[in-house]
Amino acid sequence: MRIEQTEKRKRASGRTSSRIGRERDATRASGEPETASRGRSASQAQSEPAASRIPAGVSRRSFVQAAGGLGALAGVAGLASCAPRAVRAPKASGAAGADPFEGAEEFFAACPPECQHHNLKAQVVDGKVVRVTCGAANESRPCMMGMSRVEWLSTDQRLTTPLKRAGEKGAGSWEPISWDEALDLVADKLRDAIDRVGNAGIVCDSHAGNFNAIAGAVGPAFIARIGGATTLTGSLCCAAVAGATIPMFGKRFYDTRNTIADAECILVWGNNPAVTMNGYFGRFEQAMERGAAMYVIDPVHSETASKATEWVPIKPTTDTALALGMLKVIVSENLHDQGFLKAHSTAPCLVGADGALELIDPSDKGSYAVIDARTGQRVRHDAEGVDPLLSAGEANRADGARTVFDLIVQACDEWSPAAVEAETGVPAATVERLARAFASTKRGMIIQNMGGFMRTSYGTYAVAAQNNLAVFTGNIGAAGNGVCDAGGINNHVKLSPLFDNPAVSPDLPKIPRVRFARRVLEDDPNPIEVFISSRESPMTQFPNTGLVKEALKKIPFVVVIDSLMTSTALYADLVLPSATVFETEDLLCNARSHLVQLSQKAVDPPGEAHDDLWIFTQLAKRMGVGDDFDHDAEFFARKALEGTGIAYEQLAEEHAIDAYPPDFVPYASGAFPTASGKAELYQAPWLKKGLEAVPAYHRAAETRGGTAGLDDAYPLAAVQRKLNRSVHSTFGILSSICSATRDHACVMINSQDAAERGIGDGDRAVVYNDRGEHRARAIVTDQIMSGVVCVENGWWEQQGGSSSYVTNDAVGHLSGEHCCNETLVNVRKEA
Ligand SMILES: Nc1nc2c(c(=O)[nH]1)N[C@H]1C(S)=C(S)[C@@H](COP(=O)(O)OP(=O)(O)OC[C@H]3O[C@@H](n4cnc5c(=O)[nH]c(N)nc54)[C@H](O)[C@@H]3O)O[C@H]1N2
Ligand SMILES: Nc1nc2c(c(=O)[nH]1)N[C@H]1C(S)=C(S)[C@@H](COP(=O)(O)OP(=O)(O)OC[C@H]3O[C@@H](n4cnc5c(=O)[nH]c(N)nc54)[C@H](O)[C@@H]3O)O[C@H]1N2
Ligand code: SF4
Ligand SMILES: [Mo]
Repeated sequence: MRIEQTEKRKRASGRTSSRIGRERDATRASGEPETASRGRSASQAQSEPAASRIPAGVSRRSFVQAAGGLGALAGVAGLASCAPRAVRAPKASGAAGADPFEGAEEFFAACPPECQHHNLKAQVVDGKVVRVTCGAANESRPCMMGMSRVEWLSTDQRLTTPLKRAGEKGAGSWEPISWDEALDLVADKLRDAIDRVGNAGIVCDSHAGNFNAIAGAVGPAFIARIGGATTLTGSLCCAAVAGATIPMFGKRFYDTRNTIADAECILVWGNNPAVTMNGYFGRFEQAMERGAAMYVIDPVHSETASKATEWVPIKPTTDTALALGMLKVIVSENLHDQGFLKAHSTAPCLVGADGALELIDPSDKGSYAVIDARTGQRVRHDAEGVDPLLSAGEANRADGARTVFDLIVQACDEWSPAAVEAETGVPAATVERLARAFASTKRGMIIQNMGGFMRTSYGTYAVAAQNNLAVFTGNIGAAGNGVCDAGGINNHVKLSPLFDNPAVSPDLPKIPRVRFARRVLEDDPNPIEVFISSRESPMTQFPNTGLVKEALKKIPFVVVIDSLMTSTALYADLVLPSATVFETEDLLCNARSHLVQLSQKAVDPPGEAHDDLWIFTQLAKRMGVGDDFDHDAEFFARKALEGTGIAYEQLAEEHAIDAYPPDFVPYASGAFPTASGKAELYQAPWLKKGLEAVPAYHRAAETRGGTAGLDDAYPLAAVQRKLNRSVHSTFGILSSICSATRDHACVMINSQDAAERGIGDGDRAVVYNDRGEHRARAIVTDQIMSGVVCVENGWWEQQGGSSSYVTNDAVGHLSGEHCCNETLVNVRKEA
């Protein structure tokens, strides 16, 4: 039988019984303002009025009708109610000015995909969420996606019962089955896989779909208890910054968010904070109002570029060459901060002939050698009163000694401004101007934000070269400067482990996530019999969708746990219906946000849907390992909060606490949490990968003039961008979002490239290469470099398919980087 989208779902009205909810209700102060803005910044980033999000030519009335249904109507009301005051919320009913939902029960929850984790408030009438608006402690209002959750909670598209595949994989024929049947089936398949292939025959994966603590812990806890599985390694997102910044600076996920407004020179490097950090983009605007210059280095004239001092278009994948060129200008003009480099980095440390840093005491890994300028002797870098030579060349030494500084300068040598221009497309004069602008201030900030340049095969070097720029100019460790990673409260508040997981065999295979499909198809290193996927959408987000589809078809038993029939669920053997925000209790304290939040359950999930805690608990019981699971969410939330200094009761009362130290500056005063206490600019482990220990530029393979040799067939470089209508694939299918924005993919193409192909603005186009095709409407514009097209992240199969149909599934060289922004394509007008 084929389940129609109009399938009647069992309503779960009036069944809410959240403990947290009841507590909240009892303690709720009356008349709490809708926006409890307790953030420390005065900035209000969400400046776009909700009304302006309605597409041109669509009246608000027809938009509301198109959105349809009470839930959607309330969604629109919610959209407007969090917009700036000037925009009046259309009323669901009643007299003008009266709030139709006044007195409704209120619940609070975090918006948990890999985004900014706004706190949301749901109002519940008769057991239904009728409106989602701004919750507690937000710096800015949530975006329309957060508020569209009112539709997500009530849409007929929700999965309400386990579904077993009834026809060919991908054909969309499903048989509803009971939870008992579904769970027995999964347990049988797991046992069978373990019997025949061993635990290596199982993959249980998730990625960035939900940053909540409990949802995130249960899958791994379950797998550990059944003896482990094959794991997928390497973030699709930020493998590059993990690979560069952790060894160089000792730690990552730091952000400079609290002092952005103090910056004087901001390099927004290959990312688009006006969209992807919209929650605090006001801080960038504040900096500019105070006179800061903001440069956006991006092949696309993005939303951020349109607000910047200058757009610096750059050929994709060439960022390291630009950074090295800037460094060359800085050093040759003596603009580098020698004092900072000597005191707070390994730049003066000596590199031995064997490629390792020289040690004064071989038994002490931190005893790096430097040459003391006064004595000419080798001493420890941290010896009392030492004045290290930055360059060994200064001493004209006959022993061929080289410092890290020397090697870095050498790696920049070929990157004269003219050479940079030839490789990157950034004019030589701009390279010089950027270098001088950044080096002439101590309030220079680089925004990385897990940007697009990282998702290329040498992305780690691009991050490392940018890190070097910050260290060389002394632009790190003080307010208004630094390198802005996506940040996270989990650097300051450490949750206690929710489960005490048993160790599993270290011999179980690890597969780079970007190669998952290929490795499955090649049975490398062994056949995968069972794949359980939750909190991710491989069919839209893993590279090379065509192969992912084949892999999902090949794996004998694919289980997808999600709340909607996602692009990935379409190719499952069994789909398990999960709960979503406001249907489950959870705790959030993670990357990307400064808030610690407790999420309340406001309503029951529709039909027989259950949260991940319940699902994995039932599976664990069936596999005979359920003992540690059988607790409610409150038990786990309390356990996680142990040792954080935050009491469960306080969080239940306040919902969200901004626990980020207000004056926190990453690596303050040049103290780095590395072995040496300094920025480690030399990474010997990179030599083992056959590459340089300091960032060097290598032309990416799948680029114009690269070794892939695809220029003739596929002369256009395709980059990806994230949209304000979806977080990856999340939200993108909801009708309120589709009507407020659009329901089809677009591709930005330069006018000249479009003209050569007979493509006009608004034409249907096909972006293609040997991997596959991605259909999108053309946006013909000069706001993108010629030779580059920009496709969009997150479109569903049901909407024409993901841009990942064409993306490169190569594994990055240093950190297993995802290479989606290193992709060559061509574009044709759709016949
Ligand atoms: N609304 C919304 N917000 C989000 C997300 C979302 O999906 N939607 N996702 C969240 C997540 S997980 C992440 S990682 C962040 C990402 O945040 P961003 O990094 O800001 O997002 P992207 O859109 O991936 O990339 C931004 C830019 O990188 C450029 N780019 C691509 N390749 C290159 C290159 O080689 N060099 C240079 N210089 N530029 C390049 C693209 O043209 C694009 O404009 O956003 C987070 N916030
Ligand atoms: N082509 C292309 N590919 C990309 C990128 C790109 O820019 N372009 N960006 C990359 C980046 S930066 C990232 S971070 C990744 C993100 O890729 P993914 O992590 O795969 O993110 P989503 O597409 O948002 O998928 C999240 C899914 O989790 C589900 N979900 C949410 N909450 C829960 C829950 O509590 N339980 C369960 N079971 N499911 C839940 C959502 O409904 C959704 O279907 O994509 C990467 N891939
Ligand atoms: S989708 Fe992102 S920006 Fe929008 S409300 Fe949720 S966390 Fe905030
Ligand atoms: Mo990401």
